[in-house]
Amino acid sequence: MTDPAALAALSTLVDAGKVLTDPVSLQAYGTDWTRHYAPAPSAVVLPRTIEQVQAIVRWANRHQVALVPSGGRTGLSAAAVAAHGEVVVAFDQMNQILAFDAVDRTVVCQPGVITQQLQRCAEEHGLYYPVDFASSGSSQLGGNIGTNAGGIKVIRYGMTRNWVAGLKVVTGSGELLELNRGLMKNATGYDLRQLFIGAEGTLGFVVEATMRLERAPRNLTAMVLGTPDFDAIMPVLHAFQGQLDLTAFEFFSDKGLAHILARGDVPAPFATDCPFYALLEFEASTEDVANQALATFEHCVEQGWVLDGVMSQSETQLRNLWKLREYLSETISHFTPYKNDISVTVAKVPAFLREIDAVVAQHYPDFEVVWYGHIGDGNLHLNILKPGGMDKNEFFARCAQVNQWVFEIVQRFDGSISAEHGVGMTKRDYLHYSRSAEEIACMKAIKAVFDPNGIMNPGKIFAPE
Ligand code: S2G
Ligand code: ZN
Repeated sequence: MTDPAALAALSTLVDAGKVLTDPVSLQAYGTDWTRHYAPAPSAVVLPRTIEQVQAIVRWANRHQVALVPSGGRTGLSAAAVAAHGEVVVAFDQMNQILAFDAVDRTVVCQPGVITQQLQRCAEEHGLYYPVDFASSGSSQLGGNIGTNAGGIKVIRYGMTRNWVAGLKVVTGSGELLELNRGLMKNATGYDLRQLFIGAEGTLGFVVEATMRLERAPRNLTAMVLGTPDFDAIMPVLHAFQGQLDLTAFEFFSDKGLAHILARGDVPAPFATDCPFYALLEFEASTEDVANQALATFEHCVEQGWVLDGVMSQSETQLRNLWKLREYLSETISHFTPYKNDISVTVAKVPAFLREIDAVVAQHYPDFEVVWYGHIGDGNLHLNILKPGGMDKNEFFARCAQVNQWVFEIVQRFDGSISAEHGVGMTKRDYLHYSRSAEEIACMKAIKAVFDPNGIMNPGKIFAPE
């Protein structure tokens, strides 16, 4: 734990009352959405300015104190968990939208801006911030950048990194770097901005971001299609991609749907019970596009790939169809799920799914398995639900035993053991299934450049040396 004299010195660097050590704050700020580790920070500090962040980092270097970044605390790999007496640096005070430029279509944000706040700012200007996911109402932009958040629109708009036009970061040495400054074109050497996006706070803190916006989509329309099995989902994707510019292509299993319908606040999409469901979205910008979608639906039914389906006819119905997918994470969270967030290239999904599903059925016969995810970009969320009476740690240990088989298949398919949730602490012991020893050595060398004293979120991405 950090010694009292050092904490007293820390208090002089920020506004009065912005170093918290009470148990409630330590518990709340020291964790994220994972439940694998007990939060145990020694303090929480809430800077208001970039200069205060720099002073905190220089203080941490002087006192050899580890710093853990904390945004909306919605992370899913324990990247923002402080379990070893670190000092949490929380950006709740740096939550302002600083500027909007109509010509460049950019918004300058502080790291504590809530994702939904940025989405609404874009809408107010008739534009669109196209990175969206279930936790956007509480996640912060700094955390989205730290994990290169993906979500439900990646198939059309890409990940968070595609929308960062400029980044101000405070490195692990306390230096302020202003990266790319909002330029669309800038061929002046290494694009250091991209190193900090997805680095999970292990190189430095995001202290300001210039985010690009997109034109607003027109008449977004969703379809939910019931399929007879896993294998039918990808031909449906290809059939629709051949005719429409999809803005989303998601899937979920019948078990996932059952948990959603059990809530009682979301209507079933249609009467037919199906083993799997695809949710797709597109801009019905003209009547022709909507008719093309219906024609493609008919084609899929004729091919036996689809058993039943529905297309949204209103904004309300569009939102209700999305609830079937977007409510899954929060709905099953009551079952302390063991989560896998794996990805392969889209062409490999059918063979990959077959192998993973066989291994899961073999090793988890008595656990409920809920499949869902962004299958249109090759990203699958495999959630194993904890049986009611089972101890959490025993359950996680049972699930971790299967990781070896699951990740060996991921490795064989050149896939990723973490598609969008990051590595943090929950996946760091499996990093080698997706990154070579040479790559990991390069990443560690880069960390040494930006964080020479190893104070920036140690133990995340890489196990402690
Ligand atoms: C999703 C959210 C977190 C999870 O719903 O797409 O990324 O895996 C997830 O429940
Ligand atoms: Zn996801």
